Amino acid sequence: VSGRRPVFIGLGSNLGDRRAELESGLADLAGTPGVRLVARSRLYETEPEGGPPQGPYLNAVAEIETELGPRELLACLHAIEARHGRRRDVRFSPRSLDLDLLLYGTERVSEPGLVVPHPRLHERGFVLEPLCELAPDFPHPELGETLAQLAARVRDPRRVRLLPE
Ligand code: PH2
Ligand code: MG
Ligand code: MG
Repeated sequence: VSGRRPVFIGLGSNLGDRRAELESGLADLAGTPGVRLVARSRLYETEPEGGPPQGPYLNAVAEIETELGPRELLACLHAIEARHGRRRDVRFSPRSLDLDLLLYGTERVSEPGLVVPHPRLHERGFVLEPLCELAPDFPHPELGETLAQLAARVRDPRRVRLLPE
């Protein structure tokens, strides 16, 4: 896999065996042709943001290198979600496995169904804390601030906690 730009994928689960969903989601990502898993964060237990009342999430972030363009990569993420029994009918409802394209290097994409950087990235501790483990100094392509600066602004240890090993 060529290409040096860091691409970051957010993983979330709040249905079923959450840890197993995330671990096998990571394995599926690593096994996707044209994708190389570079690094992964630890797991975080996080309070649900938005949507109907629902159970807590486990969240993590993966860094990959890929030959796939953003659109092709998104299709692969959806295919992995589908294999994990993900339903896409109700927005923000509980999900066995959610894979979000957070950052595609410094690229900016805005198309129906695909906005990168992820439009809510900068306000979500459950994304920023794991992202910060991997790339604290990476500047947000639109806001200019680093991921560490953005994370510091929303940090709340009651809502985002490192999961004990
Ligand atoms: N994902 C959502 C909505 N709310 N809350 C947490 N804590 N973690 C998530 O991954 C999450 C969420 C929509 O994808
Ligand atoms: Mg999501
Ligand atoms: Mg999603």
